[in-house]
Amino acid sequence: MSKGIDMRRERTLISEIPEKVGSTVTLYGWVHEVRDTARFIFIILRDRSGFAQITIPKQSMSELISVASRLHHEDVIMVHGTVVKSEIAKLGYEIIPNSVEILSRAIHPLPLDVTGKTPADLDTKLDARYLSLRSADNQAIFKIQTTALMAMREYLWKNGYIEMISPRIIAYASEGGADLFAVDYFGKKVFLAQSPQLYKEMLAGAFERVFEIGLFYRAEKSRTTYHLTEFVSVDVEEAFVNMDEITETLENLVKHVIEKVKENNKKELEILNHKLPPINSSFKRITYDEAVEIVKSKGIEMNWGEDFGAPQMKALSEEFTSQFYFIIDWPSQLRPFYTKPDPKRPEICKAFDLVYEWLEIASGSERITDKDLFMQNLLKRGLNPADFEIFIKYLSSGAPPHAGFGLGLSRLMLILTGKKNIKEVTMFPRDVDRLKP
Ligand code: AMO
Repeated sequence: MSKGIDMRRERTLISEIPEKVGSTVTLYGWVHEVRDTARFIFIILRDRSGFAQITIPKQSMSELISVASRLHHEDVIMVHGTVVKSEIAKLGYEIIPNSVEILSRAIHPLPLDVTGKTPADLDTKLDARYLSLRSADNQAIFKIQTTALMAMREYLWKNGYIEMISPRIIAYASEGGADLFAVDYFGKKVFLAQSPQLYKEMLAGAFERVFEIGLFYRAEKSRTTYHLTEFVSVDVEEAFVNMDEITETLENLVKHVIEKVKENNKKELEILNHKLPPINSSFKRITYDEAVEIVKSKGIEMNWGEDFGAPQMKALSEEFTSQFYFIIDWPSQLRPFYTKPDPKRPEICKAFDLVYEWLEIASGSERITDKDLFMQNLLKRGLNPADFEIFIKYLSSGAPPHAGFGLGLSRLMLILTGKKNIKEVTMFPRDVDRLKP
């Protein structure tokens, strides 16, 4: 590789080519395709901004022909050449090079065809993630994810939420005993955090409005298209709001994300051939009781107090095609120990799920701030109050009324991209079977 070149300064991005007709440019990127015809060698060059056609007439200098004829898919090259407008080239422009330099070779056979012309199954794509992430689909997916993350932060920052970072190594369960990964910590058994739950609640008592976007861990054995063992949760907690108000925040947050993706990612949505769901009306709110009735009306069995399984969620989805909706007022027994029961009807609690068709995207609730009620709830669930000593102290140190939610980023990504499996929208997914790469 040429030493001493300021690559970033010298470089023209492929997306800038239309402004450079007649000029000499330096392009860097990957060989996406090579076509050797009787009169020309065509290289399709790919960089992060798109594709360009490099056209090399066969009567060019022998050195150029010799380099071009040795190129393979995914070789990294530097092209120095002139931009020409072209009626014939599919991309509208072509580069007539003076030189092509190979910066890094791709040794064939590669485990995957980045162009997607030779299809591969999901496991092959995930095994060769360093290659599959170069595909047009994946480039589009993760550009959309960046917009989504930016939009969430933008919305929350603008509305006065403080960004928090809570520990991942914790001494006790944050969501109750199930699904915990234990870790050896200098000979002591500790756990990977399942959520920032009790931390965000304590911080609502300091900053009023907080949020965190981070990885959390669940020892979920479920092999589904929407469970991971390591997942990004978008957590929000807010003081002095009730369930209705926090669901409003969640609804506005999701709508803001969709608007921003619509605005910034037209090209990516086109690549994915995906249409975002309409968001011009309010998300419906149905109570758990009403949801059970809908499920039963579709001929699916369900008793009051049971959670919605796959068949029940599918039944609900028939009622809510291409729609987000909230299920509110859940049976207390189905929700975590920190959830506030309805004082008028304590078998019901002020909790909600945000669902898209059949998929739970987020869940949250009003929280218990009464110390005695919190202790009772722990005992009812077989949890040891001694493990929650500091949180209990918080509850008797001026803990404000508060509510919040956790949203699964990759689950939202399924809706933003139209992909069907959560592993497709996660750069390096972890599930029961997958720990690599
Ligand atoms: P919950 O356990 O419902 O609530 O999780 C919140 C959201 O996180 C996502 N999620 C997952 N995504 C992928 N793989 C998983 N294994 C997984 N588990 C959860 C889902 C889910 O809706 N502390 C509460 C939130 C709160 O009350 O503030 C909590 O963690 O999208």
